[in-house]
Amino acid sequence: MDEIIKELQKLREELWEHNRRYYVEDAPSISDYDYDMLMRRLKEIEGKYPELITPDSPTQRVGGEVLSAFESVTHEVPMDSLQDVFSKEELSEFDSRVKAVFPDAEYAVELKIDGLSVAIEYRDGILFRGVTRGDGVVGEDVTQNIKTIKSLPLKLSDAPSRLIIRGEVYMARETFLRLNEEREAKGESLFANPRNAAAGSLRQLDPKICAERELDIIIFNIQLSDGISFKTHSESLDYLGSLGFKVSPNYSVFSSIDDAYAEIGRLGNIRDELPFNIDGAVLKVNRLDMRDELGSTSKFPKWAAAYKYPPEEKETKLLDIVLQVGRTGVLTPNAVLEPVHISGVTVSRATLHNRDFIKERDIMIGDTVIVRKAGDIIPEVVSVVKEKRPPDAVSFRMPDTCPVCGSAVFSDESEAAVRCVNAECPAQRIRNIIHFASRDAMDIDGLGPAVVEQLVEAELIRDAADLYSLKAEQIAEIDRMGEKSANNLINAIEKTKTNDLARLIFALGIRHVGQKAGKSLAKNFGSLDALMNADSEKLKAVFDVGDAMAESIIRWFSLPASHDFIEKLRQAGVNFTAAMEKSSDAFAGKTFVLTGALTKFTRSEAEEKIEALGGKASSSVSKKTSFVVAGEAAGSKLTKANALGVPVLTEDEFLEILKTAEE
Ligand code: 3BA
Repeated sequence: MDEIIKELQKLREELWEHNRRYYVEDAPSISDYDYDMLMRRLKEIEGKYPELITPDSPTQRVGGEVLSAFESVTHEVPMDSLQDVFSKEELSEFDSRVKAVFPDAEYAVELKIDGLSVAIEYRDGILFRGVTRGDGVVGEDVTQNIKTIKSLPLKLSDAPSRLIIRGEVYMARETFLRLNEEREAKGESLFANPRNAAAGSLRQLDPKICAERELDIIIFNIQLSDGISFKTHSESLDYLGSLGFKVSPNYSVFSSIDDAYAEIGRLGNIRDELPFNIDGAVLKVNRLDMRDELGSTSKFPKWAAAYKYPPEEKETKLLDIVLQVGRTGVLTPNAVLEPVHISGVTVSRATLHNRDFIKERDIMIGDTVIVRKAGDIIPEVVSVVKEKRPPDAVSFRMPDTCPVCGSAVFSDESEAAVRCVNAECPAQRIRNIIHFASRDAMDIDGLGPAVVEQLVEAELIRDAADLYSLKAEQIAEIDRMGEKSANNLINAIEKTKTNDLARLIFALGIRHVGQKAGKSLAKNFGSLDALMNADSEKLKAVFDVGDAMAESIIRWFSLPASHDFIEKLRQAGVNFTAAMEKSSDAFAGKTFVLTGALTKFTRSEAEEKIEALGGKASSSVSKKTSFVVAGEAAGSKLTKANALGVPVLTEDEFLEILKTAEE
């Protein structure tokens, strides 16, 4: 037995070390094959002697059961947030405030990774717990998911008895692109950016799913360390590095703000070359005793600032202007660009909004243009570099016919939009079906744009009502869809037959009728037939329904195609009535304001729950607000609630009272 224990220990130590070399140093010293062999031997022994498995064993990265919810954890050391600065001037002001107290302060400058902050605690060198930032005071226990991050040591040698560190969990851009490709192929919804993908992964209740997402983490702070202290931030980062953590790369220390500013600029210039997205640079007073002296405001430490880079702009060539036909038939001109790298993505398309935009900015095909991309927004053409206009540049003219179906297009005098009004236009049909299936509408899981396009192109469906007569065998025939996904899709479609009327009304895709209008119309009319028969006056009597919406509703219901569509839905057995009965009156007279990012449900789900219990969901905070529910990164509404003395609930507290109310 002693032999076995010795071998186990040796295997684990070798695997920890090779793991560190591979994932932290990015410099492996054995082949994948040899690594696998070591791992296999370890698994073999642990299989035979399960009593010898320890939580820090390299085999224990993905383990444990699927959770039903995350536990709340109060941070022992609060997770501070950062003040933002947006210009050289604001940075100088920050510097003046620091230098007024410490004329000889030095700054550490590091990348601000665009991910999620977490705190990780080690007890006696063993990874004990990982907790999300939450509101900075209370976060969620995501230990199972944190342990799947390969660059994070499960065990530290020579560590203090207690160590809490803070780092940024992120998804590398390459991983993000691959994940989205896979999701697209499966007809799943896409993540908007690596940050959202990382957030979604960290929130998985099943650690196996999180493990597949290949998250990574960079450590940037020591929150607590027993029996060991440091003089400077850079010293503490170096110490973390020596323990085997991946620490803030490219950090450097400066005494003058001008040098620090130059470094911030340099980091901004290399952002494309980094494997992850950054949203700025962080400036921190390096000496820890100075930090203590400077202290914090009620919101952030006075010794640190985040410099946010302005949206990146690049020059490129406008090769062509193509038209895209939207769900409402609007023809949107899109720029086809010579591909450029902006904010870490390759941009080859940008929106030109409408023909007035093109005219006002005098944009011609062949021009050199300035393209901008900020965060999640669609890239846009900002302006033309007139000096670089070639003699053969061509002006753009809106066509008189729809580029997809060829029928005549119309433009309202008052609008910049040009529209194809042919309801049979395939472009519109596809977009309508995509909208019908989308999350806030009927919410058909697994029916994304790619699958809809294939179904329409294969002539399996013409409109969304046809979805309900699809057979699994038919779906299975289309590209990339296996039998299992086909069956899943059929089940997902079937499930939507019992959706509430509010979803159906929104899903119809009537112009001007959004999600909110869908809800008020459902509530006021109670059935689709009642809505269909309502006249303008009755419609306008509904709160929030104006002239344009009423007219649009009447026009839509008067179209013969709409009638056919509705009858097909009725035949299929889709629910046409509103669930009027409230599950209880527990929230009667109570007004809730939801703010910040909720993690357990979408905002509309939360609102549905409040309304089902007789409460009201509002968007602005006043003295009359009963509760503010503050999710992650809640901002001004939370501040206002605190100022007015309105009770604030965390998401978990809100869940608690929901549970009580539903009982
Ligand atoms: N350093 C993020 N906070 C950071 C320890 C302090 C800090 C960060 C940092 C407070 C990064 C605050 C999170 C937050 C508004 C949430 C970093 C990074 N240091 N390198 C000084 O790489 N992302 N984040 N701020 N809401």
